[in-house]
Amino acid sequence: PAAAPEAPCLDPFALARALSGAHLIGGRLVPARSGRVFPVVNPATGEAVAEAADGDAADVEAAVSDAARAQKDWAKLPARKRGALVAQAAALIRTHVEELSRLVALETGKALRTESRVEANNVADIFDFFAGLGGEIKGETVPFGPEVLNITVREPLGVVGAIIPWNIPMMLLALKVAPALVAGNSVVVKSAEEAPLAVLRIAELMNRVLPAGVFNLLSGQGPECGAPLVAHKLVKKVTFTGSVETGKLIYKAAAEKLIPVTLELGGKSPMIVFADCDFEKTVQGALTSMRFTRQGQSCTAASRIFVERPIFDRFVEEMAKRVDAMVMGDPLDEKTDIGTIISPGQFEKVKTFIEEGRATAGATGRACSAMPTDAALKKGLFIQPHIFTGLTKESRLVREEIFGPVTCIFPFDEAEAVLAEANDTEFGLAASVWTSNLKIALTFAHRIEAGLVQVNQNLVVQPNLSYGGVKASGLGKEASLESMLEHFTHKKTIMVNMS
Ligand code: TXE
Repeated sequence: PAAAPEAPCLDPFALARALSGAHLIGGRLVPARSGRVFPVVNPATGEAVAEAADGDAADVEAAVSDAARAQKDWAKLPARKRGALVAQAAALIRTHVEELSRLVALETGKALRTESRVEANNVADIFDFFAGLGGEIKGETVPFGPEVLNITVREPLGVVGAIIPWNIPMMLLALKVAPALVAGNSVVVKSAEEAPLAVLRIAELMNRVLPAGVFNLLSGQGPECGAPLVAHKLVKKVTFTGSVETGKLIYKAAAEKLIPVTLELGGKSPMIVFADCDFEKTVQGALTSMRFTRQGQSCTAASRIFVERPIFDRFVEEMAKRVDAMVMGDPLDEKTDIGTIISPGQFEKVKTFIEEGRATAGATGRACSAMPTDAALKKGLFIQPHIFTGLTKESRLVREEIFGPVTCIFPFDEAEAVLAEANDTEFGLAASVWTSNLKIALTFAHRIEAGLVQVNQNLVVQPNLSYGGVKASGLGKEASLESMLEHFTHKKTIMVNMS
């Protein structure tokens, strides 16, 4: 692989080429042991912009054994010193925010202005938050009697394997790597096939500051590179964000080794809108939560919206009007609001859902926003956002995670019935309630089955607040001090008899 540029590089095409063909193992950019690569494709044009190293078990072996060696000295550093190094790496990331924004926009098709820059701006903040928690990795003294001293200490787990998806790759990397490192673990990340570049740049930047081997990153396919990482005997913990199906495979593989896992999986998040809501704020909340700007590729997207009947028609109209006004186009263009779908596979999946919805008797699927007309984008993976009404709860569009720009809106008349409908899903990631009635808000907050319920707002990312789903949406939490302690350390009990 070519050497990565020292200074920030604002030409994402040049940066993509410079980062081509590399893993980051033992502090260095190295090619796959097999020499194999796979193309990284710009989803807005269908053109290959770089190659990524195609990792397999041999690369996993190299990365994990380096990580295991490096972890021993890393764990001996005082936690606050580890935090200080992570903070130094965060400062370096901060000076590269604009280049990272452009690079992630190029590889994922997420619009630069509305999505990619927002993500890039959060990354250093997440590292900084955990960097400051070094001093909080501590235990307790537990009384027994005057002659016994019971104490607990928090110890790192060893090598952590982290497997990330493509929708917000940099942020999901930060939420896993930052707490793992500060807690004294070393990390091997397997990036998503579709988005290996921006996270590789982050790994390269961080490795300028961190000791070699502490933070390694591999690119490759799930079964060939991700599975051997999970199965490796020196990997003592796996943290994963992705699909329910892959989450189950990882859970089973981890069970074979009896190691802990954290799983952040899909969602089918309800948004419940009462007639007494602040209408303007609520419509805006639905748009932001649906992440049409990211083509709906968000696990917390408000993909089922229930609106109290008196404001139902007005709500649907207003949403459609506002999505119509959004500009779909080249993700790197500052004028663009909505980018592309990530890959041909996801594109087909979303199209199938839309066609199924359109063919459903009694349902209306309103296509909003105009397709881009630029000839250079004719092979781009653009899909018009769709707002469906009239679907029944048996529809696959209502039950399954689409992960595309599709939302289903339903009218409701009665609070108890809508609560039951909101909970009638295998998922339990996020939910929101929009009302000015405190009693309703709190009742729903208590009774909705989800890891996160918000009242009169949509997702605000806060690294100091636990985040994670219940039911099929996952296992364990990310973000927050408590998640760092619970998921990246174990508590050792020491009992000293002084008699
Ligand atoms: O997910 P996968 P995909 C959902 C969303 C989407 C669907 C499929 O509904 O349509 O999942 O997306 C790695 N062992 N979400 O195919 O396969 C893979 O290489 C170890 C929701 O992208 O789960 C990638 O790095 N690893 C989600 C990561 O798992 C394996 C975000 C995710 O890929 C593996 C993304 C294996 N056997 C998709 N197989 C969210 N919660 O936000 C694959 N991988």
